[in-house]
Amino acid sequence: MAAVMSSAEAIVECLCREGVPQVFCVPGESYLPVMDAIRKEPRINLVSARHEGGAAFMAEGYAKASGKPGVVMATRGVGASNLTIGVHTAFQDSTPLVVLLGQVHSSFSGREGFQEVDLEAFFRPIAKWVAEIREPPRVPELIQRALRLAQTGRPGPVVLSLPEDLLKKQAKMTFGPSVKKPAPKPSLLEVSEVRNRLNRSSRPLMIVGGGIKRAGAEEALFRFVNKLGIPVMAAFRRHDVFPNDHALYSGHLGLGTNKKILKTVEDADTILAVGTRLSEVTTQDYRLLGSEHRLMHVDINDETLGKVYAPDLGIVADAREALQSFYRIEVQRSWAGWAHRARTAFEESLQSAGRHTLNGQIIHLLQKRLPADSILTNDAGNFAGWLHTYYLFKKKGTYIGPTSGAMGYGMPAALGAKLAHPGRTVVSLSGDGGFMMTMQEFETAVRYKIPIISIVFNNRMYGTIRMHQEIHYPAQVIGTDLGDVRFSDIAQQLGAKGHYVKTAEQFDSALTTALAETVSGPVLIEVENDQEQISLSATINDLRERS
Ligand SMILES: Cc1ncc(C[n+]2csc(CCOP(=O)(O)OP(=O)(O)O)c2C)c(N)n1
Ligand SMILES: [Mg+2]
Repeated sequence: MAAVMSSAEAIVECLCREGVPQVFCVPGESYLPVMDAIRKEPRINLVSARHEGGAAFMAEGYAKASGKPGVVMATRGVGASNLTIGVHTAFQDSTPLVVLLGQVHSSFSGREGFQEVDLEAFFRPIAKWVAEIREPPRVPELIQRALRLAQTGRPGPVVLSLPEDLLKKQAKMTFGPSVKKPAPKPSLLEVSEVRNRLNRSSRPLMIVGGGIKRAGAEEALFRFVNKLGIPVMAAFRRHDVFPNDHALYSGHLGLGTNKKILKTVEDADTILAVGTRLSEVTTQDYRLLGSEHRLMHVDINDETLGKVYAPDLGIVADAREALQSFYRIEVQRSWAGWAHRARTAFEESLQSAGRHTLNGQIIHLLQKRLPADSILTNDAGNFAGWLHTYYLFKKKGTYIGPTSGAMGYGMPAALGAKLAHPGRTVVSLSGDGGFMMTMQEFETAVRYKIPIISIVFNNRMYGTIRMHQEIHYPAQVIGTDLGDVRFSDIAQQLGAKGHYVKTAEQFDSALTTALAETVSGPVLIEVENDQEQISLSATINDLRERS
């Protein structure tokens, strides 16, 4: 189809054709025509945030929750530099994100004009693709290419620089078809190679990651492991790839993972890794797998294979196609005893002492009170250890977290998730340090009436770093104390509901109230945390005594 329109209108048309109904931004004078084209387009909803970092996290969280690309807009060097944390997170987390940036007038470019940054050079190391659009008729081609690249292969962030003078110019625009993601299948030979290796294995284990979620491969995974009886572990912050209450689920590979779970990996002889880049955290500083493991690695991106561990068998395939092909495999073995051992180790990890601390009880209450399809998001920080260890994610698409470890992520990502799934309960968990990095977006939630529940664990410190400080420099505290902030009062000041709790009983009643209140807007529950309980397994005193 071809039509005469402005570059800005063509950009918006591309988003509509791709079925993207949601855009996040902080406005800027450099891209006013795009804002105006969105105003005239009923199919697109715009959320204007308080900080570009928050806007980018919202778009990234929206993309993770919806399966569609997240779109975020910002202005020139200032907006672009503010939103880089979201681009970096989308890169590490393999999330499709399209970043549209206003750029200086093309006749000023290269003079270090007002807020000018060479956006292509600036984003190249953390984006999958960066381009500047210079010719109006090429707008559909380049925007559609950006939408394609963000979603295909290993998904990731793409950045487009839009010179101010481009946007108002009219041209005859020709649009291509919307994106159909290629989903390569393993060959028959590769499937038989997988079968042969499984037949030779006494203790196989699957490690599965975000590729499962992106490919919508949860059911295919479920059917495959149920047929063969292979235990499954989730890669870092990909908890919801497989039901955690299932007898074959054997744990999550993250920060501070219980040693019993790690022992299962050590004892495995064959690893079938699907849709995971076997990251530093998942592999416990690249030490988890060794020459005693035979690795079969399936990923949609050939560059992922061998990036960390050279696989014995590397297969480039879409996770769902691969698991559907593997389902046809017949094996002559049963691994019931091994799978039972793996599950028992995981169940024992659930009984560790942290369960009885205040935050352990809070996770238990979330498990009990939240509807099963609720979406939980989290920030980086030690408070998250309790969620990662004790919460059982039983349904697909119920967890969103930053594998990049970005603080400030949880609450804005929850806003994106809630916009993607207005009918579901969405809860963010943050520490006081991380929450305050993007706290201003709570006002965005109030302004747009986005009813999430935000839980803030307040220990008045950058607890995680204080823990590392106590391990390496016992009792030598510097730069990790924070002020005493009453987050529940701030929430009220912003026009939201705010609760302040010190006990599990108070939390329970605040949560029950919050679940009823969230219909009209966001609710914040601030949990007073004892500084001494620095992590789920240690107190500050324990760490000092150990040193
Ligand atoms: C953007 C960003 N800056 C710094 C860090 C390093 N960092 C990791 S955890 C942490 C402290 C987190 O504090 P808080 O949110 O209060 O959670 P707590 O550890 O106290 O539970 C810091 C500074 C990070 N991960 N992300
Ligand atoms: Mg803290």
